[in-house]
Amino acid sequence: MTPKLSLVIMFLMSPIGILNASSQCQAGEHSIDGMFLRGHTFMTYPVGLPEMCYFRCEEEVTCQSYNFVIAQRICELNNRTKEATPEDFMPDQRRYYMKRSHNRVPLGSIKELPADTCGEIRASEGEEMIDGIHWIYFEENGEVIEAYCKEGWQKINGEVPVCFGAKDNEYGAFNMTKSGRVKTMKLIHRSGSVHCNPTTGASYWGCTHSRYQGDLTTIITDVDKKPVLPPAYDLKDFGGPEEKPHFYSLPGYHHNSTELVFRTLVNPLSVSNNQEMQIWYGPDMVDRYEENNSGKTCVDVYAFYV
Ligand SMILES: *[C@@H]1O[C@H](CO)[C@@H](O)[C@H](O)[C@H]1NC(C)=O
Ligand SMILES: *[C@@H]1O[C@H](CO)[C@@H](O)[C@H](O)[C@H]1NC(C)=O
Ligand SMILES: *[C@@H]1O[C@H](CO)[C@@H](O)[C@H](O)[C@H]1NC(C)=O
Ligand SMILES: *[C@@H]1O[C@H](CO)[C@@H](O)[C@H](O)[C@H]1NC(C)=O
Ligand SMILES: [Ca+2]
Ligand SMILES: [Ca+2]
Repeated sequence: MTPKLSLVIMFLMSPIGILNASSQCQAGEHSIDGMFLRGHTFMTYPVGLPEMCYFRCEEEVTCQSYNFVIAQRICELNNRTKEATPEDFMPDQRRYYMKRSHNRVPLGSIKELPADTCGEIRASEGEEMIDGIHWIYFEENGEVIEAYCKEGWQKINGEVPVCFGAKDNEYGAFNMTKSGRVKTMKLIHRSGSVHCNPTTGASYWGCTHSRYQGDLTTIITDVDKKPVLPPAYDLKDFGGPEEKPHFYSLPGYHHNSTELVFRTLVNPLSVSNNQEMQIWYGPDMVDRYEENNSGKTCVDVYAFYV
């Protein structure tokens, strides 16, 4: 068949072909009757045929899915999928829901379609999410920034790692780069280690002295040195009037774990953009047993926003 002829045939066939396909099943997507996505409609259109919604959605780069209001024949174009915001996927017998099946841009991949958090991108795109720079809101519906996302985690420091020493209040400082609520954080080891005593071995995250029994002493605090991760109620001390809580057990993690993922907070931590946070070595934080400590651990900091 000559190229010219095949083009003519495609032109003749395509409207019917696509209309049929979109009303039944398009590339694995199908409509979900009696359901709709609430609160993410950025455009509504009255249409003649329900299939026209498919084309309206295709015309908008930010269209991720649509609701169709059956009796009134109205398309509601959404800038999210039900995977991104499952809590907004609601029953409604008057509508049906359809995910965009063709040319859908991944959430957060273009400036016109920023995500709320890296976690929302992960929810929307699942295993297909690519680690790297994504567009997200810096504050709720405010300015848009580029952030490095790794799965649902947002990297907080830039190229330069955050380093903390083991004595003389040599905490590592970093500033949050997005305001919002943080469920937990993680530290990924980049270099260095700390000693709590000249005779005991090195550790990335704690003191290898037998007294600590494998517990860890790396603590994220706010700017007032108040422990945040782990929270103060998870910290232990040795008992006695001079003692202060400064170590903890974290099941699954040990002195030289390549990353330290803190437990999810029961009450997420509200942070403002540019708020300073600190990483402390426990004994240095409470000014106990620190004179003969040495070394420094350098890390990348990641936060998981709600
Ligand atoms: C997405 O839609 C909501 C309304 O449902 C709107 O407030 C928001 O600005 C839209 N976002 C984008 C990036 O278009
Ligand atoms: C954090 O932000 C404050 C105020 O903008 C700034 O003075 C400080 O140097 C920043 N700290 C870090 C570690 O970037
Ligand atoms: C942790 O790693 C450091 C440096 O790589 C090493 O010297 C130390 O023995 C290790 N400590 C433990 C408890 O495995
Ligand atoms: C290190 O200092 C602590 C007190 O802070 C002391 O109990 C310990 O004996 C010292 N270790 C060595 C090897 O000097
Ligand atoms: Ca100190
Ligand atoms: Ca010591």
